[in-house]
Amino acid sequence: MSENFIKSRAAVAWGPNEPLKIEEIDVMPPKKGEVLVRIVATGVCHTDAFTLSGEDPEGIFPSVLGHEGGGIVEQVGEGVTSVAVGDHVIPLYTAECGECKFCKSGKTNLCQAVRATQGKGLMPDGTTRFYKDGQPIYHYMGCSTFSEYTVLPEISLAKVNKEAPLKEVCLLGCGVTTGMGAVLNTAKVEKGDTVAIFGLGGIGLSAIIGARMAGASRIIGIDINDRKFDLAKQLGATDVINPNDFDKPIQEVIVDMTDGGVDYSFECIGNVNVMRQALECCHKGWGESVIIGVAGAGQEISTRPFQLVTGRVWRGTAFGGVKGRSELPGIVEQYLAGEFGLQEFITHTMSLDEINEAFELMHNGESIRSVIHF
Ligand code: NAD
Ligand code: AHE
Ligand code: ZN
Repeated sequence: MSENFIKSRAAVAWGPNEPLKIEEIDVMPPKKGEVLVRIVATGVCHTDAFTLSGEDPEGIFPSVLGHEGGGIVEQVGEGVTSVAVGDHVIPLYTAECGECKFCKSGKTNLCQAVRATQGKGLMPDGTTRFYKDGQPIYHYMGCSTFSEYTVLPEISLAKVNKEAPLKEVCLLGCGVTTGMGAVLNTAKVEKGDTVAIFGLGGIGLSAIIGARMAGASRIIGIDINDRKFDLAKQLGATDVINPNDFDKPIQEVIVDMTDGGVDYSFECIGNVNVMRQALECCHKGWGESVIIGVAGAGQEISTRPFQLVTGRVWRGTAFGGVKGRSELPGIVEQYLAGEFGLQEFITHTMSLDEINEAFELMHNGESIRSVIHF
């Protein structure tokens, strides 16, 4: 291997459902348009667990997972101008090139400039920067934050205020931005609206924050784990309900509670049956349901088309509709200004060596976010 390789401790996913293995890997220096980032902290999102489970059609092994990080620019490749060594950055799984049809449309945050290679676990030139004893290791969601050092395209980095603690704002790399953005950008909830949020993990709780910021009059949190309810109420939920406490479908319960249904609902679980419940608890004529959760390979949603004929709307969102490079730095400023909190999401902190515990805590419903400190 080249002498220029950087040694990096990383949690490698060698195969579906196998515990991550801490390895010393070789990281190639950044090529043209690329940046080497030293990750300071990373959250563990349910999507990491989803891909590790083998349910992700784009899951590739061996790979370095992780996509909710914060780090510091260590080296820049040829031609990189928008970030410099020492800058604090948040890796973006949704890049922003500013030039593609998607970026120019003004209708979506789903920049496609690097999406095809990203989905194959590769850098835009079709190769990887990670090796273990000469064996290629794949990238993940263009981020691979479960490594001390990672390489990203320049267009996949948001430069943020150095005052912001990376051990907290790493959560803006996915979960908190996604939930808040789904409410504020995608649904555009307004003052006085009623909202139902299914699933009170990192995403659902962030959606509660978004609904509170929007001035929603009623914020109904739904989860099958009662332990999520205290924090949900603290963050602004007006009602918290457990579907297992009722002997009728939860959508009927919500329709009864809200004089015909909510104005907006959000599915933050990845369960296609709950996606149906979320649609069907919306008000006839105008209620909108936003799918945030990621469902496994081969799964499909269904409802009676009459639900849509009679005015309900079904839509989805990725990264809360947020354009990472142009909008995420402003969200970091909002955090610094005290407009919302992040510390309450961090139920556990741990070292990279303990990362498998983060997955266990998530599966056992004990954590909101575990943050790995490098
Ligand atoms: P999480 O595991 O922290 O939270 C999920 C919550 O759902 C838990 O509190 C769990 O108890 C609850 N739940 C499970 N089954 C339920 C049911 N049948 N009814 C009600 N509640 C139920 O997960 P998270 O990190 O918050 O992620 C949530 C989902 O959002 C995942 O599918 C993740 O992949 C997805 N996600 C999507 C995006 C996006 O951009 N669209 C971004 C991040 C995460
Ligand atoms: N790879 C999966 C889909 C996974 C997915 O939907 N990812 C979300 C982000 S989840 C973050 O925790 C997303 O942004 N999707 C848009 C995109 O371009 O990937 C599959 O089904 O193939
Ligand atoms: Zn995520």
